[in-house]
Order: sequence, then C-alpha cells, then structure tokens
Amino acid sequence: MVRARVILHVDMDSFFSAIEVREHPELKGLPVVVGGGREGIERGIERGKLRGVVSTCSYEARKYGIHSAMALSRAYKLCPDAKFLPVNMPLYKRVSARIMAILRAHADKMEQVSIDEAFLDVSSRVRDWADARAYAERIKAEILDKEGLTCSIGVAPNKTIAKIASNFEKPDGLTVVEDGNAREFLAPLPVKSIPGVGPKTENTLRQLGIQNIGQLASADVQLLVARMGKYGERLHLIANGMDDSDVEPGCERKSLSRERTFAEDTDDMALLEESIAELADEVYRALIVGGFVFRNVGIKVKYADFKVITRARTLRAFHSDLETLRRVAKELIQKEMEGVKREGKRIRLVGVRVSKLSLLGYQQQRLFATAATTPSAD
Ligand code: TTP
Ligand code: MG
Repeated sequence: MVRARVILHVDMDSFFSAIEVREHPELKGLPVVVGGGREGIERGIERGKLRGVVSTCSYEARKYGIHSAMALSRAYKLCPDAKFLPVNMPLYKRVSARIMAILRAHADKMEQVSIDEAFLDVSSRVRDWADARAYAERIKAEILDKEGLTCSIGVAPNKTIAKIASNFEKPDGLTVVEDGNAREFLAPLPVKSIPGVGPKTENTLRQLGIQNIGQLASADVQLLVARMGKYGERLHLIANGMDDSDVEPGCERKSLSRERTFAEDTDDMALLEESIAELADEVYRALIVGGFVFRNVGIKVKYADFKVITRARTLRAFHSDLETLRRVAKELIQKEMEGVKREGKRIRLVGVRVSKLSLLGYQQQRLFATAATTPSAD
C-alpha cells in the first residue's frame, strides 16, 4: 500500500509538430517547424521571408537550435531545409480534448495546465511505485494507440517533482521518483529546473552560492527568507522534496491581458486599432499555450490625464478563436473613441483582456453534451 500520494505529470512531446507529422507521415524523422499563419508561410518561403514566431518544432529541428517563440525568419536561417507549417489550431484543440478525456478517465483528480499538459492524482489507483510505473506505461500506450502520439510522464509524490520528472527523459520518457528517492533525484539538477524559477531567482540564488537543488536544500532557510521572503521558504521545502499543493480540477486562471504604452499620447484611430489588434494576437497566443477558452473580452484605456477606463463584453458562449477576440476588442475601442473624439482627449495606454476563462477540454465536453440546446456563437 502506498502511503505517499502518487501524482503523474503528463506532457505531450513536441505537441503541434507531432500532430502534423502524424497527419503527414512523409515528414517523419525530418526537422518540422510549426508557427505563424498560412499566408505568412506560403508567401514567405517563396521570398525567403517568413513572418511570425515558432510555436514549436520537432526534436530533429531542435538539433539546429530552433525553439518555441523564436522568429520564424531566424529558424529559417538556422535550417532552411526544415518543413515549415502554419498553425492549425482547430485540429490541435480537437486532439487535445480527446487526450484530456483519456487522462481524466485514469485519475481520481485531474488538473489540466495547458493544451498538452496535465497533473493526475492516481493515489487510490495504484498499490506501490512499481504499480504506478505500470499504470503510467498503460496511459502512454493508450495515447499512442488512440492518437498515434507520444508523451512523457513523471511519477512522483508531489506535483513539483512530477513536473520535473516528466521533463527528465523527454521525448517518450517515463521517470518514476519514489518518495524515498526525492532528495537524491533533485540534488544534482540546476535550480532552474524548478518550475517558476527564472533568470531573476537563479541570479539571486547564485549570489548566495547556490546553483543546484542539493545546495538549495541544505542552505540556511533563514538566509533564503531574508533574501526572498516567503518564496525562499517555499523553494527550500521544494528542494527538500516537499510540496503539498493539491491537484486542483477546474480552471485557476481568471483572466489574461496585455497592454501597451505609446511613445507619445495619441488619438490616431488607425494606430489605436492596430495596437488593439496586435495586443489581441498576443493574448490569443497566451490563450493557446494555456489551453483556455474565453467568454468575456475587454479593453483598457489610460488617458493622457492618467484616468483609466475599462470596457468589456460578455459573450453568449465560450470562444477560442482569434477573429472573435479581435472583432469584439475593435468594436469596444471604436465605441469608446466615438465619445472621446468630441472631447479631443488623447490616449497614453491601451490594453486587451479576456476573462471568464475555462479550459478547452472541459468546455468542449460540455458543448458536445449540450450541443442540441445551447445557443451557438455570439
Ligand atoms: P510545450 O509542451 O511547451 O512544448 P512541446 O509539446 O511542443 O514540446 P515538448 O516535447 O518540449 O513538451 O508546449 C505545448 C504546445 O504549446 C506546443 O506544441 C506549441 C504551443 N506553444 C506555443 O504555441 N508557443 C510557445 O511559446 C510554447 C512554449 C508552446
Ligand atoms: Mg509538450
């Protein structure tokens, strides 16, 4: 009988590009880069000028140094022979929803954290760590059988270690960290392997002579707290293999927003609309990575006198497309500016925000279940 909790973290391997390779088997084994829109890719390849950023790429393409969020033009320079494909979100969303449904069926509790990633609490379903490994192997086999895709799974007594473990042997990995081995497993890893530790925290820790998790585990907790407050205490616990955060079903994030301050205050409608459209694109990219759908779109305007207004509209149904996001944000700014034009006010900052979020998989299941009675899109 396992007394510790058994948590799985499942993360699909090179998700968007693996789906493309599945759909186009002739791409298997080749460097494949997914990113940008169809127009940008097709015209760009002719002119050698691709527009947009890399969403993801195959492991073969990663050998050339290509990675997510890199400009496509740079990826093209690194590997001109790679196959460049536009993002096909509707397809990836359908695949994601099916995979999340498979995972949900195997867990006491499941927490989807992005379009291709979830935590599963399987404590009541396995007898011991050997059984937990076999359980994770069965999940991998089922996803491969039903969807033709590989994933990596970390099995551990808590969420943080499970997440670190799923990344340990990627792609097609399976890493089991038993509760008794947690500190030993973590010790040699660099502190940046802890989810949430970025360059800033890494730098603070380096100044304290701490580079790997083992050093963090044996550091003086008072010193960490003095430098980093409560977060220092949490990091110390994590490094010692402790994290009692629960697998929480449902959507924790409430909203997503992006804003921009103009170099000079403006009332130029074309510039405002263009900025709103670009901010909507940025929000949309964050929605994709998070696997969210939205039901409320808002804008924020800060005037030259620093007065801030927000305007928002709740839609009748959940949406996940860029067109709706752009259209509603544009209508809101146009409406706001109609009144303002007459007063001759200038604008210092604009922002776009989506709220009333839900997770893609959850919503699609609900939509399928109630398709006959639910009114369609707003
Ligand atoms: P990740 O799980 O971060 O990456 P991945 O699945 O492509 O590769 P890995 O094997 O390392 O897990 O992200 C999941 C998907 O989210 C990814 O396939 C594409 C999308 N995505 C973006 O569109 N932009 C981004 O910047 C990132 C990080 C991901
Ligand atoms: Mg992934």
